[in-house]
Amino acid sequence: MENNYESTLVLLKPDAVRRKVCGEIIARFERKGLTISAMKLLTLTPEMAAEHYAEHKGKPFYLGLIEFITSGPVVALVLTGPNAVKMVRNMMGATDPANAAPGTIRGDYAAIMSKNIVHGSDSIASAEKEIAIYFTEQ
Ligand code: RTP
Ligand code: MG
Repeated sequence: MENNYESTLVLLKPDAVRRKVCGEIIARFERKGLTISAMKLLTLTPEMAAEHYAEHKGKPFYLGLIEFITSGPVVALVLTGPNAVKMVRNMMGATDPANAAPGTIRGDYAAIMSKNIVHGSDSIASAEKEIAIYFTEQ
């Protein structure tokens, strides 16, 4: 398709669900022009979490990360649009909310690294891998 139409995997992490801010975060993505291609609420199993964060296995923050991401339901979305991977990452802001610019999602909603409210795929290859963890072709 023209304009680099692509899909990316977004998670509204357990802190977003607990704080009841999923609606407003989704509204930002929609207002920007991204299309919701798939969406569901689910609680990750430890196996799904390990697959999702395989690249971080063995790092000092890994166990805490798995514990947090499985600590309650998340909203998983596939967002589609022009340059969606980059667009979502730009809207999310820096990984550490302390460094995330005001106006970004993490800049506006999060305060600490371990509870940074949102996940977005970091490349087209990661997006394809991650979408397959959460959704079937259908
Ligand atoms: P995410 O995968 O969750 O979208 O976040 P990201 O790409 O911005 O950051 P990534 O490097 O993939 O890290 C995944 C999550 O691990 C936690 N983290 N803690 N040094 C640390 O303590 C540290 N580094 C990363 C963060 O919660 C990050 O979202
Ligand atoms: Mg990442």
